[in-house]
Amino acid sequence: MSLIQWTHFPPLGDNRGSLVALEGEKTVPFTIQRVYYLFGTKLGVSRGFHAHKKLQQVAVCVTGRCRMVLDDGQKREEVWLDSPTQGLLISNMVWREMHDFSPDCVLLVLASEHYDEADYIRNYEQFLKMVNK
Ligand code: T46
Repeated sequence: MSLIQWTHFPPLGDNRGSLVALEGEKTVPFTIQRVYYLFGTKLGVSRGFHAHKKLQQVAVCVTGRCRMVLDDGQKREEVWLDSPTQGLLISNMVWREMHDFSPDCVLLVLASEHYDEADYIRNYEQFLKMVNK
């Protein structure tokens, strides 16, 4: 199965413009415990380079674009995030890297857990050992 799994957020538009509602346990397949967003990422800077032991997330690029790389230790896939109506599901135990942020990129992330640095695996070799054991 592909690592690239989307959830679609139908735009609720009228003649004034568009609106997207994100709802936990509906279009977002978990209870949302935390919301954060990445913005102002400098040109040429890449982010991520970690996996999470437990955390599940949905990432949606509300403006601009960036390239997401996902890696489960067996395969590595990449995709552009460039739509405010498409959320990328990022499971636990998946390595993620984010590259090529446009200057206007705002990447909104919905998370299933509160912030916990102990949930991060920031060493790729350690990640490979954990997923391939
Ligand atoms: C992820 C990708 C998509 C907090 O204090 N609370 C938070 O909720 C978060 C997310 C981060 N932080 C602190 C930890 C670092 O000192 O903010 C700083 C930057 O975090 P980090 O270097 O982990 O940022 P990214 O962009 O590499 O990764 C983030 C998330 O941490 C991560 O879970 O999946 O975005």
